[in-house]
Amino acid sequence: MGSAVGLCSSPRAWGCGWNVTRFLCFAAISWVLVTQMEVGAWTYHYGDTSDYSWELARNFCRLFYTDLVAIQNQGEIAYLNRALPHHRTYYWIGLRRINNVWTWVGTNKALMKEAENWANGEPNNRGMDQDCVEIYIKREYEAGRWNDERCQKKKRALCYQVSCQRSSCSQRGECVETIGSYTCDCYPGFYGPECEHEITDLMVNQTPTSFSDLEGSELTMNCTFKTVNNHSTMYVRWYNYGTEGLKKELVNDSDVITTLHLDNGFASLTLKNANSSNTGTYVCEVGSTARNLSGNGPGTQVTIENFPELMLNQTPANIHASEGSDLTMECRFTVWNKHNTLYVKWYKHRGTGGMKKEPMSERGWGSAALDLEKGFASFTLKNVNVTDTGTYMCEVGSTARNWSESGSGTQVTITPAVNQTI
Ligand SMILES: [Ca+2]
Repeated sequence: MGSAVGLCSSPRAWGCGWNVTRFLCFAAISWVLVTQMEVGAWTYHYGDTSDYSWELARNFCRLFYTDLVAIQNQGEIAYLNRALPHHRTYYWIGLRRINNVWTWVGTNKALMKEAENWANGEPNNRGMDQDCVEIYIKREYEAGRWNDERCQKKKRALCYQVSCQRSSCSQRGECVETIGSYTCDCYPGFYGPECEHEITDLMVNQTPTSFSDLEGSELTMNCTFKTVNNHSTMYVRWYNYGTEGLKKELVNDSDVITTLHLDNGFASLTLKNANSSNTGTYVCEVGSTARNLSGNGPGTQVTIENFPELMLNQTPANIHASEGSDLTMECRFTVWNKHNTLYVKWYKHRGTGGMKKEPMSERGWGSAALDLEKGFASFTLKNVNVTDTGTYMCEVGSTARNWSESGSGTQVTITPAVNQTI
């Protein structure tokens, strides 16, 4: 039975620079202890009791560690040469000629040019059966270099042990090997270097809390939330709890646009061309399909009002008056809580043919009273003369969109004053 002896037993116990050189640190633990090692880095091990053929050396490594070493760069070679003791027959590494390609058997990857470290004249395939590779640790010359050798020769097994252990990442994430260490790709809902923390609250926030506007308007609401590693299994759904409280999921269409940035924990919903049927409470739901974890935003209360059908009543229909008198006409219209978007204009339609429309505001005479809140407007002509004869109309419109209604008109007829005709 082989055992592995190295320079220090466990990186932590022996304090050989765990943080700085952990992947270069030799595990000098016997195979029994190795099986109990819970947290590891990429470590090297070798059998110190027997020399093996390449196949047996590989078996040894696979039995007690991960595999024969796969060397990834020159730095590793330099370290191995520095740290391993000299051994007369040198060490097998995990490189083998497979279908005439030098292949790292542990990773099943072809040898890359940058990691090559052949000794001079090697690989020479002497005898046409040199399919395995040894490393000249601490050789007097060409130390650390490689030589292809007959696989039946007996040498020390140089093994490596990967970092990921069964307990790595708290079993709450994917353990990903890196050189000398590993990282944890935590499952949704977990975070931290070892996925040791659990997200129990996605802390979903939503803005604005309310929105009120007229039909045709556009509004955007945003949700922010705590995002998790491996967020590909996260989702954000938007619901509208309408005025009846019925939950309806919103999906993208011509008037609903959603955006989602899981990286930043951000989602938005835009309603375009809204109408009164969009009124309701909008809630974003953030969750993870891989885990029973979800949270709701506090909601956005949306109120969309249709334009009212304006009932317009103009009085009186006719006014007969003498020159010099004052006269007043009135318009009453639907009271509307969005009255600040309304306007009222008065016009005079004159003549018989084209009914020329003349804005009274440009005349600079007469006066108008306006109470949009009560749905009332009046217009007073003072000290009239015969030229004031004509049809007067009020027009009520909304600045919120291109729309207006006109009253039925007041026909004003001015007769010359009696005292002037006598
Ligand atoms: Ca050779």
